[in-house]
Amino acid sequence: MAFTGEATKQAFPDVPVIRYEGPSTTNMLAFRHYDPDAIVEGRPMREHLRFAVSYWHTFRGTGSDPFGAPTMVRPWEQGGDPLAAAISRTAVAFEFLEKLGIEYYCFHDRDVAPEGATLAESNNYLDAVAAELKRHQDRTGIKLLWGTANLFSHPRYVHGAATSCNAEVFAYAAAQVKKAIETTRALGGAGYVFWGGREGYQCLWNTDMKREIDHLARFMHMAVDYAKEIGFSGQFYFEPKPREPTKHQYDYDCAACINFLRANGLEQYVKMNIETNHATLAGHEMQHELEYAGMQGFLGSIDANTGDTLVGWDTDQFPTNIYLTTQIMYTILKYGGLAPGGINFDAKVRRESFEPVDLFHAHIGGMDAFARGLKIAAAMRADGSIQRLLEERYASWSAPLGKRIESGSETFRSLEAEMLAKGEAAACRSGRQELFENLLNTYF
Ligand code: XLS
Ligand code: NI
Ligand code: NI
Repeated sequence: MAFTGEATKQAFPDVPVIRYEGPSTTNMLAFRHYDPDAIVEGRPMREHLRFAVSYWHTFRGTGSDPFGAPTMVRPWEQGGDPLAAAISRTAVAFEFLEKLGIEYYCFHDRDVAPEGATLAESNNYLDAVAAELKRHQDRTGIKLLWGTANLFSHPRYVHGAATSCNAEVFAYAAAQVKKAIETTRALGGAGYVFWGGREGYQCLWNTDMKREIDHLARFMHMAVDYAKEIGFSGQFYFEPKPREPTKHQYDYDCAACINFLRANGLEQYVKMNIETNHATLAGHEMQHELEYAGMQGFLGSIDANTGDTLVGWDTDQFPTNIYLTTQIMYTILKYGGLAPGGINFDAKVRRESFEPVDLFHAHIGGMDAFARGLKIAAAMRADGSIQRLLEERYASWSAPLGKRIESGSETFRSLEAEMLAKGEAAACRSGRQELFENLLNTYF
């Protein structure tokens, strides 16, 4: 992608367009592994990875935390009229996307446009900013991966949105999501995400859990119905997260979400948007969540980040661990890729990394880590040793008895007869975990 450089006054004047220079470059503002047009398993890297920038973290993150004030130095944020600031910020965002060669972005309604005094005013603000986003999209070819609505920051959502005890808050949230879907559609968005926000509880004594979960299902059906009505054909996603901000979120993990979707007749409309740090907060590895969703046809999109093993919090750090990105890309390749989903960096620079250039280092590192993970995963698949070992481990299921059980032609009675005759099952073989792990290391 060529930098079209509309802005006469650039937000990142000292940062060039980031290019692939290969593993031996000494330039830290270059890609060592992400080579967008390089072919892996028959497709260019850009099509496998479909990177997206999160508008909220990258363009709205301030660096504040529960103990301290904002730290981010953002020379383009000059205060003044919030709508004017939101409109001029779009040029900063697109300069950033273009310089990184990232082809997608994701937003919440209230990241891109300010909240007004009334719903109507908020809607007007969103329309004004969306027109500008559309103009930048048309100018650059950059696309919207998914949109969503912020149903958790405003005090009206103190008890949740779709699961609020206040029916008028449910109604307000419905109106907000209606508008967010319309805006996503107007921008040609490839998807729309539901993340629970405050859809959960702090205390079961004051919570009617059944009623709240039923309301969440009603809400999602209304969204699906409205999308059909206006011809929004993007993919809906549900993003699991076990806790934070609430003690227990209803979208706990992939298993809970998929159960919710199936129990409520939503399974054909909604897939998973799986976030690494949310998986670990749920006590799972990311690979587990991807595998769980993938094996049932619910793998949609991912929010790429990582947590810190010493902090039990959604720290949303940029992913740099190539074992992690290899696991992720191996599973994604196994299930045929993410499109129309992608890899959204739902990640923020550390509060101590407050200069604009840190935003580039963060994304370059994440993109290179995923590109490297993709290359390693593809090499593992081409070589096939791990797959062969795995198949060997299950060899008895390809033998006559295993086949008959899998095909449903055996019963408790017939199996009892078989084992009474044999007296004991065939001896088990070693699981060879260490061998698998050592083999994995040979690809790095
Ligand atoms: C918060 C979530 C959020 C969603 C979009 O933890 O990750 O950012 O991705 O609402
Ligand atoms: Ni997320
Ligand atoms: Ni998160």
